[in-house]
Amino acid sequence: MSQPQFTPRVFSGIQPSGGLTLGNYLGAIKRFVQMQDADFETIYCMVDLHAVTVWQDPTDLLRNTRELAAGFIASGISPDKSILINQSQVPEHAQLGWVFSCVARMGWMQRMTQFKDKAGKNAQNVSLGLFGYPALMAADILIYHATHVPVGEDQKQHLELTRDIAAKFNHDYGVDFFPLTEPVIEGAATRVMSLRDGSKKMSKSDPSDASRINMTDDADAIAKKIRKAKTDPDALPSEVAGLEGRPEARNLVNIYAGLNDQSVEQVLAEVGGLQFGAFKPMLADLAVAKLSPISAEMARLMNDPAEIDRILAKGAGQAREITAPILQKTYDIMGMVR
Ligand code: AQP
Repeated sequence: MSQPQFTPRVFSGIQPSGGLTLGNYLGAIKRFVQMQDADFETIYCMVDLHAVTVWQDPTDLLRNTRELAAGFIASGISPDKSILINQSQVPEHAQLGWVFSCVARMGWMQRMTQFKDKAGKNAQNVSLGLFGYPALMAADILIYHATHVPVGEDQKQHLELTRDIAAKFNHDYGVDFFPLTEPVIEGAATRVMSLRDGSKKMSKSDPSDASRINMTDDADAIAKKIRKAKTDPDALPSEVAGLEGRPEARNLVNIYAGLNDQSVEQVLAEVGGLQFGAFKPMLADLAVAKLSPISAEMARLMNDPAEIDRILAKGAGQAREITAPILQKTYDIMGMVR
């Protein structure tokens, strides 16, 4: 739906709950960079308040937040073109998050598959924050009146909930205040799967390091993980239909396409008929060529954590120029005395 009254504005975030993975890079960060260089205001966030829905060691959280910021910058996000922040330095996120906890319905939240996946059989023992996570995520987006959110496929349901929350707030108060934000889920690798199990998402908190490629892995580690990635005994097909029922083969082809900015069709036209013994070294070489410059730049940036902190503090100042008036207006609409 086009909403001409709202400035084209992009918001997205990543949790500093571990190191960045190839899934985060292909599913999210590559798109962040493209949108920064298109006709949008862009705000990108290390969502530390989301990370603590699961306990985080404080020393690790500090390091992971700075490393994530370094990963954004090394991948091409410029602090001069985009606002870069960590969520807890912009208090309006959490303040609007509370308002949206009062708008979202229990039934809506209970349908969220990410909560079910993350809580598993342990639902009574996980934090209340993990359950309420999507209401805070809606606030992260809507506190900027963001019109577009680039995300991986796994976040689609949370984006739908964000739209439901915006629509219910607008309806309940008889206003047209929050936009109905569009998800941007594009490219060949919107859902990168585990290298050990083609039915599971590649995730930074998977206990198996062999299941993922970390953005800080060196060339040897990347090559080894790809060599050991689970596959099947057949050759690669020449047509997309031939990937049906072959999740591991599909995943490696998707990764190749995502890294090389190609479609899956283009990749299969080139590699159809090859055995994995021949394709895996090609994929490893490509991954190393694309990721090594990023990891080298991340390491360089991590030598100066004070500079990263300065960038995030400056970003928080810029962000609050947008978020403070939107929160105040929200409170006005709701009838809060100020
Ligand atoms: N495997 C993936 N494929 C494509 N996109 C992915 N994203 C994450 N994993 C993949 C996208 O990265 C962005 C940030 O995700 P997040 O870190 O906020 O949370 P997440 O989706 O829960 O990622 P992880 O790696 O699985 O984190 P943990 O292990 O801490 O839960 C989102 O746009 C997401 O779609």
